[in-house]
Amino acid sequence: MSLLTNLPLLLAQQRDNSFWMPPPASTSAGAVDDAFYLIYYISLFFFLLIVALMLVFVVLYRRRPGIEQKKAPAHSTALEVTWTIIPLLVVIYIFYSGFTGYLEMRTVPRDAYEIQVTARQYNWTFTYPNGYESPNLHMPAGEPVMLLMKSEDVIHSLWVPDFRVKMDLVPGHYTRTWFEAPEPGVHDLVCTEYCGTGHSAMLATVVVQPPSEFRAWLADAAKFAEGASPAERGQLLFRNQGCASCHSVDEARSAKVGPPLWGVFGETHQFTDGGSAVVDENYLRESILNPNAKIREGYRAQMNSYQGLLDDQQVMDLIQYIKALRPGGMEEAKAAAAAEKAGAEDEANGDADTGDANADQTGADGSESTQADAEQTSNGQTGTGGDAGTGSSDRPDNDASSSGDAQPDS
Ligand code: HEC
Ligand SMILES: [Cu+2]
Repeated sequence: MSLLTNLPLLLAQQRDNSFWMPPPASTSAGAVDDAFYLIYYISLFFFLLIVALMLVFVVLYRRRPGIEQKKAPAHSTALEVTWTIIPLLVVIYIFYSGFTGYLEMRTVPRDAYEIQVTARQYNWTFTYPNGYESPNLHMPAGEPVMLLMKSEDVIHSLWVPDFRVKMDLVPGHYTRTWFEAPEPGVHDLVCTEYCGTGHSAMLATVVVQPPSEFRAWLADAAKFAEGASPAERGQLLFRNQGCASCHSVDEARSAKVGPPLWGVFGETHQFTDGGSAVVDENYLRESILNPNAKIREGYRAQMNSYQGLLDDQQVMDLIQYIKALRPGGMEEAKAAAAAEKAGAEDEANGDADTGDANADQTGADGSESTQADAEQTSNGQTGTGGDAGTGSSDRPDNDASSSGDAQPDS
């Protein structure tokens, strides 16, 4: 496709301000766009003026026989004052417009809703005030949200193009940024600081929800983690800790930076030093806490140790999840947890909630809640990677799996 055939399309985009940048979706985006377009149009004006005058002069004052060359004037105070004062006023205005917008972006409103962000090679974790963690950023519409951010390894940078927000995450140091999205919607969040081989897969989705829907999602998501089986908790951890950006868990064993983990339990693996081992709980534990002790043949030592980042229970949950990566494995884990939950609830308050638990048990509750659906569709994903093995989906699963999917498999 050539520029010419695309021109009408490009012009149409320019009309709604989405030619140079995506449509603005935060309260501070306007100031950024204003400063950008101010500079853009000033540059365009002078570019056209200079090129036009140049062409005119080239023709008008070209060398011709019989016309004597006149000396150029050496000095003109009026001219020099003009071409100093006018540009000075222009750049002062550019500074003013950029600086006021910048001040607003750097001044976090007092009542901002605080969400913690952790970046690591190659994924994001968003931690909400109630302790729930998710790989995608959910936030209420029409409320200022502050991100308190840290990195676990190298410098990353959080960028939400639609919000015109960009801020580095630096190891050993907290940074913060804030924004407010007036309307519900879905936006891309990317890492914009080259941080390693998986950098381009370091993606997340910003889901802006009506405030009541957001709070319901958060309460539900946090509840899910309580009643889950170890394998289910492991599944959440697997996404939230970024394992999914390097390891596939689908039955097709698709290739990523690290080895696929579907069906590995019980296999015998060869290592680069010539040794081999059967994949059992101890091998998995070592692989997570001391990954460089044994390097799988055909792979490189690209995994960082999770020593100190995961507690014992979390390592165990991850091991249980990897063990469950076999046909029917996750269904069994879910059924066990659901039965447990139903039993506990029966004891506590009759059978008020068993319907819910049964729905879990059947493993056919792909549409257990409308928000889960909304999220799945809003991400444009159908939980293939993460959920292929589970055959069932809950709200936090969807969140987790869609982030896993958001990262290209190849
Ligand atoms: C930056 C990419 C990356 C991340 C993130 C990552 N891994 Fe790995 N992992 C690898 C690579 C590469 C290997 C193969 C080299 C080796 O054996 O150390 C590997 C090996 C493994 C193995 C051994 C696999 C086998 O086939 O023998 C297990 C198990 C494992 N990782 C689990 C995890 C878990 C669980 C997490 C999250 C807590 C995780 N990994 C995070 C890249 C990664
Ligand atoms: Cu990064």
